[in-house]
Amino acid sequence: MPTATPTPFAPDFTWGAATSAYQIEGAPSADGKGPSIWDDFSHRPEKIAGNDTGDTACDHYHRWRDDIALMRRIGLRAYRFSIAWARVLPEGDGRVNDAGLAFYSRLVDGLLDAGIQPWVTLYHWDLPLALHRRGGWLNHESVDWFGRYAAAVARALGDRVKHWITLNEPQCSIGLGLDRGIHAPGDRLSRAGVLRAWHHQLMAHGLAVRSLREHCRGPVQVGLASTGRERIPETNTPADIEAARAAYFEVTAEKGVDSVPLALDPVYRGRYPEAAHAVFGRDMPGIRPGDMELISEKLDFIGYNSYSGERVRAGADGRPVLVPPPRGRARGTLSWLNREDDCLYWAARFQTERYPGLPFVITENGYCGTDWIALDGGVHDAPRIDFTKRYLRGLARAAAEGVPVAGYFHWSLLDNFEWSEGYQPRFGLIHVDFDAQTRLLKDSALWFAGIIRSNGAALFD
Ligand code: GBH
Repeated sequence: MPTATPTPFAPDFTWGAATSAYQIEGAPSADGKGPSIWDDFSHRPEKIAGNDTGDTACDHYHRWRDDIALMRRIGLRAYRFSIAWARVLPEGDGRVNDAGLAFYSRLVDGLLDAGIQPWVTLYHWDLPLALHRRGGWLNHESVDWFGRYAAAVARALGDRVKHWITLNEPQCSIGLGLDRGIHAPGDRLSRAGVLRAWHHQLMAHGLAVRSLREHCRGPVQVGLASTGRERIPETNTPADIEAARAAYFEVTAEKGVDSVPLALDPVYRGRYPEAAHAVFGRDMPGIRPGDMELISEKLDFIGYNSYSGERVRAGADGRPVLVPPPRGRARGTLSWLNREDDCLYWAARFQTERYPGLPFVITENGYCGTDWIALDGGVHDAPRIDFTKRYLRGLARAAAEGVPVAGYFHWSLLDNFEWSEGYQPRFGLIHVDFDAQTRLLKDSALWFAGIIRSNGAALFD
């Protein structure tokens, strides 16, 4: 039933859900796929909770038709998924594997038949292992590898896919994978090495933007999905807002590549923040002529994954002071996920203020629980509903104030392989039994269906 409650969201607002290849597909060597760094890493002992691997995950590679049927039941307007680079190019570069591309082509057709817009992410952390052996992101050639991969995908899907995301969270693939070593490939590089890999990944992004525009048919919307921890002003006073803004955009040695403007300034402004040079000094990457033009290739939207935040107030000298969360605050099943209701509001506002002129899309947001199937046969994930309602109300507030918010993708469509945490943390709108490979819509999926149907008005019922 259409509701009379007004909604601040534009009529063409994009409501979707997101996944990534390694987290759901399984079938690690089907149809000529090559190994990725995640196939390798997850099989090393003690790297993943419970020694879980993505070998089967949600078996989405074989069950994608069923999964599209479930998306229809939720009424998704869009579905964000990623392509496994090593399905397309088993060695990462060179020989194209048509059978791998054919899988994504069928998926895209299936989505379009269901009236669901495909939003394709090119890189969600699963670098082909062959490229890692050639130095991975440390190798300057990685820029061209990624550009050629983007071109191959664009030639195959670019007649039908209009929405593209180059990289998912360079902060994580570089920070967790190459700096802290807790994600694949498990390296702990020097600071200079980390920043060199970072620079290459940003250039790879820029080259992919050019490849997509060149090889897709007709106009496309291209963006990058970065992430950060939100900073929420403790009160609405100008001093607290300024303190939160300063804390959000600060560059520190401790934050390293998680420093928010380290990704955003180069991409949207064409230069590294001054503070990065001051903080990292001689560890900053060498910048050659043309690098920054490539990195700041014009985008069509700001993509952003938001989960967690901290409150900030202005100290006596005006400088930011972190306010600890209330004792006992629920954090889902992952300790980093600190719920702050206004995360999406402040992320949208701070970013569109600093990088004006582009629509803002939440490319991921969600909550992890230990959701189980209750005796009555349902999955009653009330905390996820409450969490998402709070966050979406923040996004609605931004929209009502004129911030150009254009879309929201829930993470995730399905319970899936949560990287080094394995299968315990469940982020899905859909419950997955990983042994029987059965799916069940959680209460949150049915609730989200109502949000989509009402274009967000039901947030205020
Ligand atoms: C996203 O990252 C990913 O894009 C997605 O694949 C993932 O499944 C989803 O979120 C849920 O995690 O090791 O304690 O220092 C979200 C951002 C960045 C949050 C890394 C956790 C590590 C915290 N994540 N961060 S910790």
